[in-house]
Amino acid sequence: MAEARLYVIPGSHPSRTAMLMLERKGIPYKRVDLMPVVAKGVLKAQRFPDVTVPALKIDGRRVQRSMEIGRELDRIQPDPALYPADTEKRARVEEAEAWGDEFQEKPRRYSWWAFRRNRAPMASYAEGAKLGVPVGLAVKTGGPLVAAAARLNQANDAKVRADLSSLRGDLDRIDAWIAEGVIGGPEPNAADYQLAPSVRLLMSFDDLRPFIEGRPAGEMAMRVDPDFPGRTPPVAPAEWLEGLRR
Ligand SMILES: N[C@@H](CCC(=O)N[C@@H](CS)C(=O)NCC(=O)O)C(=O)O
Repeated sequence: MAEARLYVIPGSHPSRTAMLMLERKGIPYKRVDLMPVVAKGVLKAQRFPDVTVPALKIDGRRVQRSMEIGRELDRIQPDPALYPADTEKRARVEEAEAWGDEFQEKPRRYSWWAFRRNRAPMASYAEGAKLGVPVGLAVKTGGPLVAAAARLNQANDAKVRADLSSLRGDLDRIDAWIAEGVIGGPEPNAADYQLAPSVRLLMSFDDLRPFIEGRPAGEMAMRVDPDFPGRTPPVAPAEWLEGLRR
């Protein structure tokens, strides 16, 4: 098999999902780091059909979206399996995975909303990334890019407030899947790999970590994705976090 090539954006949670799944399979790959927004042009030039990361070139194929990548990896190399063989168990994992694919929007919106207010912490998410320009310079000159990303992702006050007010329920749902054994087992499955990076991205915000780290969801995320980079000091108004308090 030719070397796989994975296009990512540093700190992108679904990119992380793809990295974790490739690592679980033991498939060697070259990681190509892209800047947000600018990534679209690169992916088009590489003849990917869509403009999002993760984007994987493997075995002469181009695969995008973390859920498709999980399935393609199981097809190419069935062991260790990312999806259970048992039909009913697989359906539960796929349900949690698909929910997680949508849940991605909340950490994504929160990130762009927070980085619009304070860009400096972005550098911590790009630790070890090779962006082609010094990370400090990219962050310093990145104002227009962050504004564009915030706009594209509708990272506005109203959406973020609504996301925060429903976040406790989201975490309850993840905890319930752990209690039922759908995720959180000794061998992570595709849903673990889908959900853990989203939870880790949320935990990288000092505003949110205290509400997550003591919960089963937080413990699962730390175990499945221990090295998720980045940390952002508090940025949200205290009253926005009220709904997260028990
Ligand atoms: N649900 C998709 C989402 C992919 C996605 O939206 N990725 C973001 C990064 S987290 C992206 O590529 N954004 C375009 C950009 O920032 O240029 C997946 O799991 O692959």
